[in-house]
Amino acid sequence: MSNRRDFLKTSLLATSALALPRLSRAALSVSGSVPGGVGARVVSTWDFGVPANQAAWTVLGKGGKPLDAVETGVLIPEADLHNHSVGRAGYPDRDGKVTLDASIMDGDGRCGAVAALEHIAHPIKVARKVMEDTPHVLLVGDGALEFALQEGFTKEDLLTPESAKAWHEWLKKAKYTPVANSENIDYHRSTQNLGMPGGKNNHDTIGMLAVDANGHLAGACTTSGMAWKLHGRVGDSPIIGAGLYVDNEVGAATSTGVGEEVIRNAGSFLVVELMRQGRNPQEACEEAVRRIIKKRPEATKEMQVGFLALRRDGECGAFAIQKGFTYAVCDVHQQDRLLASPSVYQTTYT
Ligand code: SD4
Repeated sequence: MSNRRDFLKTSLLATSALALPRLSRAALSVSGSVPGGVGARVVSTWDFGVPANQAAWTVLGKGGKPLDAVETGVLIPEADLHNHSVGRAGYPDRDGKVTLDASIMDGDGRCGAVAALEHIAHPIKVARKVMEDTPHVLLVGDGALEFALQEGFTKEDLLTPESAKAWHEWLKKAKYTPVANSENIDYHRSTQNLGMPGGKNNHDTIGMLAVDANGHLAGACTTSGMAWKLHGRVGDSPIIGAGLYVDNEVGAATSTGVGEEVIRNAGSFLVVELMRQGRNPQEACEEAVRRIIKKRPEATKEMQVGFLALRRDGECGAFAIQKGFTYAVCDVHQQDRLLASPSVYQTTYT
């Protein structure tokens, strides 16, 4: 779906999603888990997971495949010009280049990913093509772009005027410091026209997991990675087992935050394996977070990493290093549920 008509369709969905009533952040309840047993369910990271879930639900709610649902869902933030961490309008690296990472995985073990992909607005679609049309799992950089062009995707300039302005602001100090919860801070700054971020808020990702009524799972993860990163830097999102892992026997997990810490600990794979050993989704996320902290206790004091997990019976759970991580849950009962994740530290919320 790389032509103009499809882009317009996705953009319209993104725009209508923004017309949703603004969610009252103060009213969010803190909950690390939601019981399953409700049939199909889709969950995703951050506030912008709500409209993304609703798009996924147009597929999953009708009995569609979880894989199609997660791909459809994450197209929304990829197309959203207010979202500076995913897809089109993602903030660039320190050289002003927008480089995107994405992965997609089915619970039967099929998966595909792209990393450091430039000029293509919907990396998740390219990741799915890698999965379906090649014998490989991961394509990177120029090779990924070449493949996308061969598959009929359109080459575009993804650096929007707003992103270029933010980059020039950042260049004044050129200091790289990941800021916890920038995903929500920056998203609301942009949707509410609160001006430029001045280079502080530098990461964003959507991780989405879906299960159907038969316990078949899929997941997708897509991001522009850490803004102002070194050119060529790849985070956890396109690394199967780090930013995303799905296994129909057990469940699925995805992550957000500082990808280096997640990669060091094979984070999403760890969460799924802990569920396999009997931890519930929240306990599994909590153990993964605590291992990350244990490895680098000082460095992680001001850093954000959040995990979201979905077991094959539909129970979901979340946990984060810092306060402020939110996740969205959508099923037949409610399509716009947003919850605040529990966390180790309580001080970073904005
Ligand atoms: C990365 N994990 O590239 C991504 C960034 C992110 O919320 O998740 N931000 O490291």
